[in-house]
Amino acid sequence: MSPASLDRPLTLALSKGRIFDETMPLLAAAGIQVTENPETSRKLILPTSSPNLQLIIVRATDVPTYVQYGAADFGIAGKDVLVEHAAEHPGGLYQPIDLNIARCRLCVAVREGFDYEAAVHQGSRLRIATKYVKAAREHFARKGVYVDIIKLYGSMELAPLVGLADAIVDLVSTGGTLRANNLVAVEDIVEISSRLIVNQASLKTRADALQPLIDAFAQASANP
Ligand code: PRT
Ligand code: MG
Repeated sequence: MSPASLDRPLTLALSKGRIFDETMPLLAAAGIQVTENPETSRKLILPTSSPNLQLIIVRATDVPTYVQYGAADFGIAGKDVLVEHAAEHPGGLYQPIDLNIARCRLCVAVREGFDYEAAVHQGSRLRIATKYVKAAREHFARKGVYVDIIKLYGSMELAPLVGLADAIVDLVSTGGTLRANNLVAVEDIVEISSRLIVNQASLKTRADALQPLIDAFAQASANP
């Protein structure tokens, strides 16, 4: 799948924001610096201090796609993104390490005062708004609760406030966004962190260049 060529640099796919920011110390531990800042630069391909490594900046949800098709040799993506990607594109991505960065948890949240336990026990259908359709569907299937899933692409917190849904499934880190919108987390579904993902063909054909970086990431994330 990977158009492996010996002279092109390895390509690492990252999203800007928290994943980029938390990846910089891991690259630094491997002796690699990035001088351009994706928040201010409009460049989507960023060089690094290593001639053997370049970064591409893509949307968080697109990282697995670039890696799966070999347009990037490796990438960093949240477990939330990887679960949803795998639902549509099974196989194809090697996940050697949990980098323990961009940590948060996937939760069910409702409006303050909404009696979630009663709503769940009644056996009536719940309306759930979320970007995480697969994770939400599996969570409620495990509980034996019937749900109608409404797919949203952002600002999930709004949905229970305006009557679009009874509950949301969303990521929570500090809890500040829920509090600001009078929502409360009523269930934790899973702990989330970001993983290194590697294109399987690159792993075979470019192991000489890739493996030292994978090892450096593993070491830096185990000893932050
Ligand atoms: O923001 P954009 O639409 O461009 O894309 P994205 O949301 O997919 O990317 P980004 O960079 O925001 O998130 C990338 C990855 O960071 C996610 O896939 C998660 O694995 C991880 N991560 C860690 C988070 C959070 N913490 C987080 N708090 N992703 C999103 N959030 C959001 C959450 O959805 C909610 O809206 O932040 C809000 C809650 O934060 P608190 O601190 O108020 O609880
Ligand atoms: Mg975001």
